[in-house]
Amino acid sequence: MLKLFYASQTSAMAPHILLQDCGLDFQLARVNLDQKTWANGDYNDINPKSYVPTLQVADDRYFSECAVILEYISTLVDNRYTYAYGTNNYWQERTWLNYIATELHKNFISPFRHGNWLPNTADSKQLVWQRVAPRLRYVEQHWQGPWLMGDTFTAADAYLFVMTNWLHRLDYPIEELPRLTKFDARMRQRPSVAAVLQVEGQPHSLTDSQ
Ligand SMILES: N[C@@H](CCC(=O)N[C@@H](CS)C(=O)NCC(=O)O)C(=O)O
Repeated sequence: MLKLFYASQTSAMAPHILLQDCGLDFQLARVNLDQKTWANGDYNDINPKSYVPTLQVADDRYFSECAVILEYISTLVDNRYTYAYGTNNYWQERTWLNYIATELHKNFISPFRHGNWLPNTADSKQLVWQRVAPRLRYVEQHWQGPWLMGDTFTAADAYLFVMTNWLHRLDYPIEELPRLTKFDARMRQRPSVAAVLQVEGQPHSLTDSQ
């Protein structure tokens, strides 16, 4: 059975949403990102990159990198969250997934933190906002609606919701981005997303543990 290694309200929430949304059987394994442990011991034995998400797909087969995991999950359900390989929409979605991973996700991570974490001081929050705000404005300007790519809910929406959720967690002015604000609200109404937020519970701490 598929097993998703996750920490609450991190990027692992995106594959968690797709797994919940598509109705496949899966298990969750919660990771302590401070200690790099999980219920059975050292998390680095699962993923030597030391971060989540990791998706275990067989006894000895693990996938990492959020965008890749999202695409993989979609292939298990007739590409429900992606488009036929090679089509214009396929490449457009690949472009969005790469943009979210490299321009948004990584820019939310403060260079001043121990490990790989969201910012937690006024200075680092300001710096991160300077980086992510123009990149989020790009998304806002190229929004098709009601979802990022138009009428179809895709893997890119699940990944983008991680970012809009972080805007709330970091008290950033999401209202400056009206389309993303509506998107965030629409996502929270989707039953799979509501279920995931409830199961994951409180986000992992923004406080340094050392
Ligand atoms: N390149 C990875 C980055 C994953 C990542 O940054 N995960 C964060 C949570 S959002 C994490 O686990 N950080 C803990 C650490 O790196 O120590 C991906 O795209 O999946």
